[in-house]
Amino acid sequence: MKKYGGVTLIAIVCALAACGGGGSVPTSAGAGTTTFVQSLGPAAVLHFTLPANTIGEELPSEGVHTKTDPSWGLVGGFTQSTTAQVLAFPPNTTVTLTNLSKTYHHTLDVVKKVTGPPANFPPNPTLSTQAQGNGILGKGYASGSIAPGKSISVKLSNKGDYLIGCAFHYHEGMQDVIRVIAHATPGPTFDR
Ligand SMILES: [Cu+2]
Repeated sequence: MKKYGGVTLIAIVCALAACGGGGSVPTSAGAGTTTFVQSLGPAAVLHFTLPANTIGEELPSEGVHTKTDPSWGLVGGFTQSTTAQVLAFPPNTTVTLTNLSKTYHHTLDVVKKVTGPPANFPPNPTLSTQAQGNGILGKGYASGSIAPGKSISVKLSNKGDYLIGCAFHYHEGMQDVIRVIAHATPGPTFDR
């Protein structure tokens, strides 16, 4: 009697769950496990996870990629989660800006303040490689050169929408948008 306890339990569970038959239980459990393992594949490719209130930057080709935002259009090189996206933080957030690269120096420069989407990035803006703006994001702000793996802090004191770019790699796709707006949400990622 005891040795059939497990079988009886499966039968009861099946009855409650309206299973198609006792034989299907192990089969579907196996298939589920396989699917789960496979689903880890894309996640294993990611090489970083970012803490809250952090912007990571690197060349799109270094792994952060580009993204066509449904509102703003093509952005790249900057993320606050996993891959390139439009950035968004509430005003007065202090953000850590981290160079995710193992090789290249990067900057975050404000290209211009805008009134809304789409992002019409100017073809050849003048972007400073020297720090400007006293660590406060706004018109004319420039982070200065950030070495690979290093971070700086920037305060988002001035609300608005800003086009941003890297002074060294603007033409390699490091063009993005940061929204310093209450309740704004970062853009989507992942469907590259
Ligand atoms: Cu760069």
